[in-house]
Amino acid sequence: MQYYEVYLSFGSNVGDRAANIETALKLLHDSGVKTKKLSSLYETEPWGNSNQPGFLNCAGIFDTNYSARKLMNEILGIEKQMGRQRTEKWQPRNIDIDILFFGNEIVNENGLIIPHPEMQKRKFVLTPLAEIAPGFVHPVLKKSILTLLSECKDELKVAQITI
Ligand code: PH2
Ligand code: MG
Ligand code: MG
Repeated sequence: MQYYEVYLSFGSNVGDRAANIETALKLLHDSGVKTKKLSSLYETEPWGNSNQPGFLNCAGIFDTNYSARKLMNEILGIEKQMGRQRTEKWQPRNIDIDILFFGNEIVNENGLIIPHPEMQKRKFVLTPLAEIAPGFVHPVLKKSILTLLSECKDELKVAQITI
């Protein structure tokens, strides 16, 4: 069976944020997506729409035998099962799971763009990712995560949570 290495980003800014991310990880595991590596949790200032509560974010590396489209559908199902309300763009959310990379595949389909087109602009994505995959090379931009992080102009606060 063909396995793909996928890189996911998790975010929550409503309710018990850490518990929401834990639940999402458990539901992914239950659907057969295997966790290989997880970053720490990070307390992050809201990017884009700043008029909303702060986020917890993290990133992970997983193995899956789903296709990119099937994984996207699983993720949408998990977000729905967790009661995510989709209203307008960039509203507070109890859980958001984004596909950052799907191996080295480049996907440009309706509702599914991989690598995530905004990731290089967001420290809340790059900082957790740099903790677990500093040398991974972005298949479109051809730069490592560490390089993307060092070139990123986002100045919003991203603080590793230590326990
Ligand atoms: N997600 C967004 C928009 N802004 N800001 C932070 N800090 N963390 C997020 O996960 C986040 C955001 C859209 O998905
Ligand atoms: Mg998102
Ligand atoms: Mg999303």
